[in-house]
Amino acid sequence: MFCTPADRRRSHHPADLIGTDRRAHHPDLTKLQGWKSMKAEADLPEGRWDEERRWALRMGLTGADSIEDKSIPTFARGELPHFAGINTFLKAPYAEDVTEVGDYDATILGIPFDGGTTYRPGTRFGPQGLRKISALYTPYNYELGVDLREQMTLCDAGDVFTIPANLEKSFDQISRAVSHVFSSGSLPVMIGGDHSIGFPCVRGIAECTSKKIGIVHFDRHADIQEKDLDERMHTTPWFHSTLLPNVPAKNLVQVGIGGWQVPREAVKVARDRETNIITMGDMEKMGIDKTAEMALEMAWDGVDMVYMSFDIDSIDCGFVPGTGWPEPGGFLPREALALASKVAAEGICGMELVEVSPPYDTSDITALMGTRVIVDVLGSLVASGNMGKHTRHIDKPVAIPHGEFEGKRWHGRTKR
Ligand SMILES: [Mn+2]
Repeated sequence: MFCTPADRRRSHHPADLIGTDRRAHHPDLTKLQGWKSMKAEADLPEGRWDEERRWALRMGLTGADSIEDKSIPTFARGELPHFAGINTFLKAPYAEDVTEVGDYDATILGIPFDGGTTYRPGTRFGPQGLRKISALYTPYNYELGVDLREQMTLCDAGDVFTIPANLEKSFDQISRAVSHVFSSGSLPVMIGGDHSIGFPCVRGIAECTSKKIGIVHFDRHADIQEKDLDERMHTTPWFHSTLLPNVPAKNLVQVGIGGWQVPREAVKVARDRETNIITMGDMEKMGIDKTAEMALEMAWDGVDMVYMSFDIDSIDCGFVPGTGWPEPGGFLPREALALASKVAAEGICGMELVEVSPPYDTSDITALMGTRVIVDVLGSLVASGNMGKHTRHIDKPVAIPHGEFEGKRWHGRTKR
């Protein structure tokens, strides 16, 4: 027997512990995050949630008389219900006019492109897949004590117009779109798409600044050879990114690399350019905190900002079947989420989430994992107070002209 029958009460509530000399095998409840988070929620604002519900009644009309909750509209608008509505990412406002993205702290930008794929295609449906399953999330995270709707602003700018059969034209379109979002001051959050988009995404940011950019790259694959199958495929983004004048290769940190899908020619380039590779085994030995600390030290060494590239296949393929090049032995989801959050906590100048291929997915599990990485990164930026840190480095903003048009699309009834 470890304790007397009187001690076998289940309560760990602090009020029940006062005046007892009971042996404590566990910390009292107040030491746990579970308790602290419950208390912390009371301090979060709720104004924007109230506002969204009033907006929903204005947009979607008041509900039927029989419905007791008078915040429920007739037409579904905003967050609820999670199974209904037109899905932007996290049901964020759709910035149909992309000149408005500068009004938001962060912008989701879909990049439906799988022309750089060398094995399984399908990532052109990645943005749609992520948006669809992102609808199940609320903007609140219990442990972080963060409510994205209350503490930041987010929009979804829809997708880049990519050209399915042409890598280089697509790259030009992608860089142009990313440079527009970055120049506006909004944090660009790209959802791919295969990993070939890494190069044009970084190029889009790099051309808007004279400052230097480091990269933290989560992947099982090194993705740093010059060409694959004679083109700049999804195995090549870091070769070309680190040739950009303000993206030093020594600030590229590649975390999770390993297994049987790392081409030797990529390893040669990584060695020549002195990039930094941390394997799964390294992470297991050092632990998550130390790994994140080391990655941050190397990525931030002498640069002004850091870009995050997250390949969903860095997570063990048992958790993410819907991806282009599945490889066993990757991160556990908890490890990946913790690492991405810790890297984001120092501030990022943009991120991409790539290689989610819905046609190979099961129960949306891979798309859900990708969504989770993005919301955890946003939550971490909010919690650390580093959302928007990148804006001070935009010293060469681009201005992309829009076409001329008066009036409204599909406006007015057809004459009969
Ligand atoms: Mn990969």
